[in-house]
Amino acid sequence: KEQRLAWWVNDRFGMFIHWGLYSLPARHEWVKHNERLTNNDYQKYFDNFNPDLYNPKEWARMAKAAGMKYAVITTKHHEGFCLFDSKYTDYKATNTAIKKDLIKEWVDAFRAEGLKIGFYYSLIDWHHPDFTIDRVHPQRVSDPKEYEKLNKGRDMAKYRTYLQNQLKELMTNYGKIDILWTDFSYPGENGKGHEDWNSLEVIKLVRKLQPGIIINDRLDLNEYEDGGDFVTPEQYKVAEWPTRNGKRINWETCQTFSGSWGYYRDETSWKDNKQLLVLLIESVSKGGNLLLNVGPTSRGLFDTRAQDRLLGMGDWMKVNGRS
Ligand code: FUL
Repeated sequence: KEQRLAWWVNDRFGMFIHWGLYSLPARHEWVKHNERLTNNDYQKYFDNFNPDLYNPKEWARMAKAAGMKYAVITTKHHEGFCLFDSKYTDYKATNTAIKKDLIKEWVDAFRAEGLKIGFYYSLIDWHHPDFTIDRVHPQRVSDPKEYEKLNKGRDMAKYRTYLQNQLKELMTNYGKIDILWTDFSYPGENGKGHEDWNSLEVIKLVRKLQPGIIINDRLDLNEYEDGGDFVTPEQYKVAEWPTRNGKRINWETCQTFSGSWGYYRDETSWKDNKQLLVLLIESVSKGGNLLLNVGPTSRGLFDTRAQDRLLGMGDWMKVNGRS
Protein backbone atom coordinates (compact mmCIF):
# COMPACT_ATOMS: atom_id res chain seq x y z
CA LYS A 1 0.00 0.00 0.00
CA GLU A 2 2.71 2.46 0.96
CA GLN A 3 4.44 1.64 -2.28
CA ARG A 4 1.49 2.47 -4.48
CA LEU A 5 0.97 5.69 -2.56
CA ALA A 6 4.58 6.84 -2.83
CA TRP A 7 4.08 9.21 -5.77
CA TRP A 8 0.89 10.67 -4.27
CA VAL A 9 2.52 11.33 -0.91
CA ASN A 10 5.32 13.14 -2.66
CA ASP A 11 3.14 15.10 -5.06
CA ARG A 12 0.71 16.48 -2.48
CA PHE A 13 -1.21 18.94 -4.61
CA GLY A 14 -3.90 18.14 -7.15
CA MET A 15 -6.78 19.66 -9.09
CA PHE A 16 -10.34 18.50 -8.62
CA ILE A 17 -12.75 19.23 -11.47
CA HIS A 18 -16.52 19.16 -11.05
CA TRP A 19 -18.17 19.46 -14.40
CA GLY A 20 -21.58 18.37 -15.57
CA LEU A 21 -25.00 19.59 -16.67
CA TYR A 22 -25.27 21.56 -13.42
CA SER A 23 -22.79 24.04 -14.86
CA LEU A 24 -25.65 25.42 -16.97
CA PRO A 25 -27.96 26.57 -14.16
CA ALA A 26 -24.69 27.54 -12.40
CA ARG A 27 -26.10 27.41 -8.92
CA HIS A 28 -24.68 24.28 -7.27
CA GLU A 29 -23.99 20.72 -8.42
CA TRP A 30 -26.80 19.62 -6.09
CA VAL A 31 -29.35 21.84 -7.86
CA LYS A 32 -31.45 18.84 -8.86
CA HIS A 33 -31.78 17.85 -5.22
CA ASN A 34 -32.04 21.38 -3.85
CA GLU A 35 -34.86 22.36 -6.17
CA ARG A 36 -36.45 18.90 -6.33
CA LEU A 37 -36.20 18.83 -10.11
CA THR A 38 -37.55 15.86 -12.05
CA ASN A 39 -35.70 14.27 -14.98
CA ASN A 40 -38.09 16.19 -17.15
CA ASP A 41 -37.31 19.55 -15.51
CA TYR A 42 -33.62 18.78 -15.84
CA GLN A 43 -33.79 17.79 -19.49
CA LYS A 44 -33.24 21.35 -20.70
CA TYR A 45 -29.70 21.29 -19.36
CA PHE A 46 -28.95 18.17 -21.37
CA ASP A 47 -30.56 19.67 -24.48
CA ASN A 48 -28.49 22.85 -24.18
CA PHE A 49 -25.19 21.34 -23.09
CA ASN A 50 -22.62 22.44 -25.62
CA PRO A 51 -19.17 23.28 -24.23
CA ASP A 52 -17.92 24.84 -27.43
CA LEU A 53 -14.94 26.50 -25.72
CA TYR A 54 -13.72 23.30 -24.07
CA ASN A 55 -9.98 23.03 -24.39
CA PRO A 56 -8.60 20.57 -21.86
CA LYS A 57 -5.04 21.38 -22.94
CA GLU A 58 -5.57 24.85 -21.48
CA TRP A 59 -6.93 23.35 -18.27
CA ALA A 60 -3.95 21.02 -18.01
CA ARG A 61 -1.55 23.88 -18.65
CA MET A 62 -3.18 25.92 -15.87
CA ALA A 63 -3.09 23.00 -13.43
CA LYS A 64 0.58 22.40 -14.17
CA ALA A 65 1.44 26.09 -13.85
CA ALA A 66 -0.32 26.18 -10.46
CA GLY A 67 2.11 23.50 -9.26
CA MET A 68 -0.45 20.72 -9.27
CA LYS A 69 0.79 17.22 -10.03
CA TYR A 70 -2.42 15.25 -10.48
CA ALA A 71 -6.06 15.85 -11.32
CA VAL A 72 -9.37 14.16 -10.62
CA ILE A 73 -12.43 14.81 -12.80
CA THR A 74 -16.11 13.93 -12.33
CA THR A 75 -16.82 11.28 -14.95
CA LYS A 76 -20.37 11.19 -13.52
CA HIS A 77 -21.74 13.20 -10.59
CA HIS A 78 -24.94 12.55 -8.61
CA GLU A 79 -27.06 13.91 -11.48
CA GLY A 80 -26.10 10.79 -13.46
CA PHE A 81 -24.87 12.52 -16.62
CA CYS A 82 -21.73 10.89 -18.04
CA LEU A 83 -18.96 12.99 -19.53
CA PHE A 84 -17.58 9.79 -21.04
CA ASP A 85 -18.88 7.55 -23.77
CA SER A 86 -20.59 4.65 -22.04
CA LYS A 87 -22.29 1.75 -23.76
CA TYR A 88 -24.73 1.45 -20.89
CA THR A 89 -26.56 4.77 -21.09
CA ASP A 90 -27.77 7.41 -23.53
CA TYR A 91 -27.35 10.06 -20.88
CA LYS A 92 -23.88 11.07 -21.95
CA ALA A 93 -21.85 13.85 -23.57
CA THR A 94 -21.56 12.04 -26.90
CA ASN A 95 -25.33 12.46 -27.27
CA THR A 96 -25.28 16.21 -26.69
CA ALA A 97 -24.44 18.96 -29.17
CA ILE A 98 -20.71 18.61 -28.47
CA LYS A 99 -20.83 14.94 -29.54
CA LYS A 100 -17.54 14.07 -27.87
CA ASP A 101 -16.17 11.82 -25.18
CA LEU A 102 -15.00 14.71 -23.00
CA ILE A 103 -13.09 12.38 -20.69
CA LYS A 104 -11.02 10.93 -23.49
CA GLU A 105 -9.74 14.38 -24.50
CA TRP A 106 -9.22 15.34 -20.91
CA VAL A 107 -7.11 12.28 -20.15
CA ASP A 108 -4.95 12.85 -23.22
CA ALA A 109 -4.41 16.52 -22.37
CA PHE A 110 -3.58 16.02 -18.71
CA ARG A 111 -1.33 13.08 -19.37
CA ALA A 112 0.55 15.09 -21.97
CA GLU A 113 1.36 17.68 -19.26
CA GLY A 114 2.75 14.91 -17.07
CA LEU A 115 -0.13 15.04 -14.60
CA LYS A 116 -1.44 11.88 -12.98
CA ILE A 117 -4.99 10.91 -13.88
CA GLY A 118 -7.89 10.47 -11.45
CA PHE A 119 -11.53 9.60 -12.02
CA TYR A 120 -14.31 10.68 -9.69
CA TYR A 121 -17.37 8.45 -10.01
CA SER A 122 -20.60 9.02 -8.10
CA LEU A 123 -22.14 5.89 -6.63
CA ILE A 124 -25.32 7.90 -6.24
CA ASP A 125 -27.38 8.41 -9.38
CA TRP A 126 -30.42 10.68 -9.48
CA HIS A 127 -31.19 9.88 -13.08
CA HIS A 128 -30.99 6.10 -13.27
CA PRO A 129 -34.48 4.50 -13.22
CA ASP A 130 -33.38 1.70 -10.87
CA PHE A 131 -31.68 3.84 -8.28
CA THR A 132 -33.68 3.90 -5.03
CA ILE A 133 -35.56 7.08 -4.26
CA ASP A 134 -34.20 7.77 -0.80
CA ARG A 135 -34.44 10.71 1.55
CA VAL A 136 -31.79 12.65 -0.33
CA HIS A 137 -33.17 12.01 -3.80
CA PRO A 138 -34.66 14.96 -5.76
CA GLN A 139 -38.00 13.10 -5.71
CA ARG A 140 -38.00 12.54 -1.94
CA VAL A 141 -41.28 12.89 -0.07
CA SER A 142 -42.16 13.70 3.52
CA ASP A 143 -44.36 10.70 4.30
CA PRO A 144 -42.11 7.69 5.06
CA LYS A 145 -44.92 5.33 4.07
CA GLU A 146 -44.82 6.64 0.51
CA TYR A 147 -41.37 5.30 -0.27
CA GLU A 148 -42.36 1.73 -0.85
CA LYS A 149 -44.84 2.80 -3.48
CA LEU A 150 -42.41 5.25 -5.04
CA ASN A 151 -39.75 2.59 -5.40
CA LYS A 152 -41.95 -0.05 -6.92
CA GLY A 153 -40.27 -1.36 -10.02
CA ARG A 154 -36.89 0.14 -9.11
CA ASP A 155 -34.23 -2.52 -8.73
CA MET A 156 -30.92 -1.66 -7.09
CA ALA A 157 -29.45 -4.96 -8.29
CA LYS A 158 -29.77 -3.65 -11.83
CA TYR A 159 -28.19 -0.37 -10.80
CA ARG A 160 -25.29 -2.27 -9.21
CA THR A 161 -24.67 -4.00 -12.51
CA TYR A 162 -24.77 -0.65 -14.31
CA LEU A 163 -22.28 0.82 -11.86
CA GLN A 164 -19.89 -2.10 -12.27
CA ASN A 165 -20.18 -2.00 -16.04
CA GLN A 166 -19.38 1.69 -16.11
CA LEU A 167 -16.42 1.30 -13.79
CA LYS A 168 -15.18 -1.47 -16.06
CA GLU A 169 -15.34 0.93 -18.98
CA LEU A 170 -13.54 3.66 -17.10
CA MET A 171 -10.87 1.25 -15.93
CA THR A 172 -10.23 -0.25 -19.38
CA ASN A 173 -10.84 2.38 -22.05
CA TYR A 174 -8.52 5.19 -20.95
CA GLY A 175 -5.15 3.61 -20.29
CA LYS A 176 -3.50 3.78 -16.90
CA ILE A 177 -5.66 5.44 -14.26
CA ASP A 178 -3.83 6.56 -11.15
CA ILE A 179 -6.71 7.37 -8.79
CA LEU A 180 -10.30 6.27 -8.38
CA TRP A 181 -12.29 8.77 -6.33
CA THR A 182 -15.69 7.25 -5.62
CA ASP A 183 -18.31 9.29 -3.85
CA PHE A 184 -21.36 8.28 -1.92
CA SER A 185 -21.87 11.45 0.21
CA TYR A 186 -24.30 9.62 2.47
CA PRO A 187 -24.16 5.99 3.51
CA GLY A 188 -27.10 4.58 1.57
CA GLU A 189 -30.73 4.26 2.50
CA ASN A 190 -30.22 1.66 5.24
CA GLY A 191 -26.89 3.04 6.38
CA LYS A 192 -25.16 0.21 4.55
CA GLY A 193 -23.95 1.84 1.38
CA HIS A 194 -21.44 -0.92 0.72
CA GLU A 195 -24.38 -3.29 0.18
CA ASP A 196 -26.08 -0.82 -2.14
CA TRP A 197 -22.98 -0.44 -4.30
CA ASN A 198 -21.52 -3.92 -3.77
CA SER A 199 -18.37 -2.15 -2.71
CA LEU A 200 -16.20 -5.19 -1.98
CA GLU A 201 -16.72 -6.43 -5.53
CA VAL A 202 -16.08 -2.95 -6.89
CA ILE A 203 -12.76 -2.69 -5.15
CA LYS A 204 -11.71 -6.14 -6.32
CA LEU A 205 -12.67 -5.38 -9.89
CA VAL A 206 -10.90 -2.04 -9.94
CA ARG A 207 -7.71 -3.44 -8.44
CA LYS A 208 -7.72 -6.25 -10.97
CA LEU A 209 -8.17 -3.93 -13.94
CA GLN A 210 -5.81 -1.22 -12.70
CA PRO A 211 -3.08 -2.69 -10.54
CA GLY A 212 -1.34 0.12 -8.70
CA ILE A 213 -4.37 2.43 -8.67
CA ILE A 214 -5.12 4.25 -5.44
CA ILE A 215 -8.68 4.44 -4.17
CA ASN A 216 -10.28 6.85 -1.72
CA ASP A 217 -12.33 5.91 1.32
CA ARG A 218 -15.86 6.52 0.03
CA LEU A 219 -16.99 2.98 -0.71
CA ASP A 220 -18.25 2.58 2.85
CA LEU A 221 -15.65 -0.08 3.61
CA ASN A 222 -14.03 1.57 6.56
CA GLU A 223 -14.02 -1.55 8.68
CA TYR A 224 -11.81 -3.26 6.09
CA GLU A 225 -8.08 -2.79 6.24
CA ASP A 226 -7.89 -2.62 2.45
CA GLY A 227 -11.14 -0.69 1.98
CA GLY A 228 -9.41 2.43 0.70
CA ASP A 229 -5.99 4.02 0.52
CA PHE A 230 -6.63 7.44 1.96
CA VAL A 231 -9.28 9.39 3.87
CA THR A 232 -10.97 12.47 2.47
CA PRO A 233 -11.77 15.28 4.90
CA GLU A 234 -14.04 17.55 2.91
CA GLN A 235 -14.08 21.33 3.27
CA TYR A 236 -12.33 21.47 6.62
CA LYS A 237 -8.81 21.78 7.93
CA VAL A 238 -7.71 18.86 10.07
CA ALA A 239 -6.47 19.84 13.50
CA GLU A 240 -3.69 17.25 13.44
CA TRP A 241 -2.45 14.34 11.34
CA PRO A 242 -5.36 11.83 11.39
CA THR A 243 -4.69 8.39 12.88
CA ARG A 244 -6.24 4.97 12.85
CA ASN A 245 -5.48 2.48 15.63
CA GLY A 246 -2.82 4.89 16.79
CA LYS A 247 -1.08 4.97 13.41
CA ARG A 248 -0.89 8.01 11.17
CA ILE A 249 -2.81 7.52 7.95
CA ASN A 250 -2.83 8.96 4.45
CA TRP A 251 -5.24 11.80 3.89
CA GLU A 252 -6.30 14.36 1.36
CA THR A 253 -8.54 17.32 2.01
CA CYS A 254 -10.74 18.42 -0.86
CA GLN A 255 -11.71 22.06 -0.95
CA THR A 256 -13.50 24.55 -3.14
CA PHE A 257 -12.53 28.12 -3.97
CA SER A 258 -15.89 29.25 -2.64
CA GLY A 259 -18.77 26.99 -1.51
CA SER A 260 -20.15 24.75 -4.19
CA TRP A 261 -18.20 22.24 -6.32
CA GLY A 262 -20.00 22.85 -9.57
CA TYR A 263 -19.79 26.26 -11.21
CA TYR A 264 -21.85 28.74 -9.18
CA ARG A 265 -21.77 32.04 -10.95
CA ASP A 266 -23.12 34.25 -8.19
CA GLU A 267 -21.22 32.91 -5.22
CA THR A 268 -19.25 35.68 -3.55
CA SER A 269 -17.44 33.70 -0.86
CA TRP A 270 -14.22 33.08 -2.79
CA LYS A 271 -11.11 32.42 -0.73
CA ASP A 272 -8.19 34.69 -1.48
CA ASN A 273 -4.69 33.55 -2.40
CA LYS A 274 -3.42 33.78 1.13
CA GLN A 275 -6.19 31.59 2.49
CA LEU A 276 -5.52 29.02 -0.22
CA LEU A 277 -1.81 28.97 0.44
CA VAL A 278 -2.37 28.55 4.16
CA LEU A 279 -4.64 25.62 3.33
CA LEU A 280 -1.94 23.99 1.22
CA ILE A 281 0.85 24.63 3.69
CA GLU A 282 -1.13 23.49 6.71
CA SER A 283 -2.23 20.35 4.91
CA VAL A 284 1.24 19.37 3.78
CA SER A 285 2.75 20.17 7.17
CA LYS A 286 0.34 17.69 8.75
CA GLY A 287 1.15 14.98 6.27
CA GLY A 288 -1.76 15.53 3.91
CA ASN A 289 -2.63 16.39 0.33
CA LEU A 290 -4.78 19.19 -1.04
CA LEU A 291 -7.20 18.54 -3.87
CA LEU A 292 -8.36 21.99 -4.92
CA ASN A 293 -11.51 22.22 -6.98
CA VAL A 294 -12.36 24.12 -10.13
CA GLY A 295 -15.91 24.13 -11.48
CA PRO A 296 -15.69 24.97 -15.18
CA THR A 297 -18.48 26.91 -16.88
CA SER A 298 -20.97 25.24 -19.20
CA ARG A 299 -19.03 26.46 -22.23
CA GLY A 300 -15.92 24.82 -20.83
CA LEU A 301 -13.93 27.69 -19.38
CA PHE A 302 -12.30 28.27 -16.02
CA ASP A 303 -13.86 31.39 -14.49
CA THR A 304 -11.34 34.26 -14.32
CA ARG A 305 -11.59 34.14 -10.52
CA ALA A 306 -10.34 30.56 -10.64
CA GLN A 307 -7.62 31.46 -13.12
CA ASP A 308 -6.36 34.25 -10.84
CA ARG A 309 -6.11 31.94 -7.89
CA LEU A 310 -4.35 29.23 -9.84
CA LEU A 311 -1.80 31.79 -10.99
CA GLY A 312 -1.32 32.90 -7.40
CA MET A 313 -0.68 29.36 -6.22
CA GLY A 314 1.74 28.89 -9.10
CA ASP A 315 3.81 31.92 -8.11
CA TRP A 316 4.37 30.43 -4.69
CA MET A 317 4.82 26.85 -5.89
CA LYS A 318 7.45 27.89 -8.42
CA VAL A 319 9.73 28.80 -5.55
CA ASN A 320 8.56 26.40 -2.86
CA GLY A 321 7.10 23.37 -4.60
CA ARG A 322 8.68 19.97 -4.95
CA SER A 323 9.72 18.81 -8.36
C1 FUL B 1 -19.60 15.40 -1.79
C2 FUL B 1 -20.58 15.55 -2.94
O1 FUL B 1 -21.91 15.43 -2.52
C3 FUL B 1 -20.27 16.91 -3.47
O2 FUL B 1 -21.17 17.29 -4.47
C4 FUL B 1 -18.85 16.89 -3.98
O3 FUL B 1 -18.73 16.01 -5.07
C5 FUL B 1 -17.88 16.46 -2.88
C6 FUL B 1 -16.46 16.30 -3.31
O4 FUL B 1 -18.31 15.26 -2.32
O5 FUL B 1 -19.85 14.43 -0.92
